[in-house]
Amino acid sequence: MDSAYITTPIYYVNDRPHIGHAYTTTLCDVWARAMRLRGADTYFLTGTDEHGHKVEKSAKERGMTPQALADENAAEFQNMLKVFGFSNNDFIRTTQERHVRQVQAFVTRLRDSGAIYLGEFEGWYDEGQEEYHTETRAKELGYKSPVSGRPLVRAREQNYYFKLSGFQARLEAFFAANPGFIQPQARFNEVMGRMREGLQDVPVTRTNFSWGIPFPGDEKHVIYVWIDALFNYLTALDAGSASSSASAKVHYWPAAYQVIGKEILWFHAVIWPAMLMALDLPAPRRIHAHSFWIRDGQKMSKSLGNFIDLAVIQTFTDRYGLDAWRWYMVTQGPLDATDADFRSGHFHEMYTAELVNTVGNCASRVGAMVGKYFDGVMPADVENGGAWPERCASTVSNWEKAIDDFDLVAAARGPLDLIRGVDLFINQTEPFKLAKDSQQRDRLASILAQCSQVVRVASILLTPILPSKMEECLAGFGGAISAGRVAYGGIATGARITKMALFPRIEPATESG
Ligand code: ME8
Repeated sequence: MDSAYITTPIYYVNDRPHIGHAYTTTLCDVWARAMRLRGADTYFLTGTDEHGHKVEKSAKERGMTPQALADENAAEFQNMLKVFGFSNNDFIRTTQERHVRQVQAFVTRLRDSGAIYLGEFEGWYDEGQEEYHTETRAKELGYKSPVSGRPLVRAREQNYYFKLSGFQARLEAFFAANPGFIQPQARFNEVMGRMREGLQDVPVTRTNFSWGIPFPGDEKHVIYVWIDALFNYLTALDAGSASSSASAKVHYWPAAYQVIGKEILWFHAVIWPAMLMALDLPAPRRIHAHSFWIRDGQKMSKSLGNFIDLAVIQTFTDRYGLDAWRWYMVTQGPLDATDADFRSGHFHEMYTAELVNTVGNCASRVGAMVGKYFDGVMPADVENGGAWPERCASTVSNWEKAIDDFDLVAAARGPLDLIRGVDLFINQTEPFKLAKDSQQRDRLASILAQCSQVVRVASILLTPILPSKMEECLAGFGGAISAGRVAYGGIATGARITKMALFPRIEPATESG
């Protein structure tokens, strides 16, 4: 299996963490855990984006240095990682020396190769996003920022530019050869549409502020925050160090998945691969651009003050547990091309239907029957699993494919369906009736052994999403797991099976929603 490198965007430190950041990081965490479970050499990176005009401005407003603001908010993000128990291997901050040094080395290489030149530029500038738009695009946007809604301003600068226009043909060939590069498909089509408008060179430096990495050789310029930021995916691997071949991490590139929100797709799907081409480095294998969480039908924004921030999230994790929160994020989130509405009533319904009544209930029911009829000892299965080994094998392959495709919803549905299958099997075979007939002892033993084995398989497949609850469940169904292909039959005859209450039934919250 190839090594498996996955990245989140690096988050701006001028904002505090909220559901959006937690969401993307959760998706990557689930994927990384799944790949580790499969035995892949996995590396999961996240971090903070600390330079740029916005940070400089916010810091000034608060009467502090940009570095102090960055330190304060990077700590907030690191705290978020801790609270959520994310399994990231590294946390990169763009103000770290390792990053600054390598970005300067990469930019020097680009300049030496002719991909970066000094030129003059005029265009429509989105001050909030620090992004230029073409005339066509600006018109489409109604000359307003698609993010903040504020008017775009006409701006003109002498700057260093990246020759994006020179990569049009190579990018087109790359997209044609890699139609799965951008997920979901709707986003791929969007990028192809914009590609047809023709590529324009992009400024890679700024002179109107100073909070950034100095442009090597012309230090009145600082490197544009987006160019600086994109390189984090490489600098974290030490891929831009003089002795990069000696780095223990450089083999992780190209990333298997770079997961982002849809608003930053152009940078990741077009500018980033072009920069990599200019550096003779491979493009990431896939970019997955998910949609947005909205709240009760409305966009979340600072002005509406309706952000689901960590304090709000904590009211859910306190009440339902962290795994239930992860479950909701993954199964009901905006993984694909449509936005997802966060409603606490819906959260409650899904928790009750899927975790309490399905996963938890099934594990408890099976454990209880093994307890009652076999003193909590895994009975022998004279039927060799019946139809279950095959059914489990197909669920496992589908799950692996779902992970490969970043279809985390399917990766949750498969094992959930397996659990539903166990419930149905119990309802059909009625072990509680068989238990009354001593002639049926072998049949009863086989049924309950099969149910236990299937609960184990499903629980293993659910560990990436529900790590602590499934660890608890597995402790009662055959013990801890080791990495490798998941297979039916992990519980030895004679092993202890325990009944457990995994997901407590909870009264719906009294607040509206
Ligand atoms: O854009 N729903 O950082 P950022 C789902 N520093 N996800 C959301 C979301 C929402 N409502 N809001 C934000 C930046 N996100 C740059 C990135 S990368 C080289 C530089 C998530 O702090 C989503 O992943 O604004 C989005 O892309 C990211 O947070 C933006 O975080």
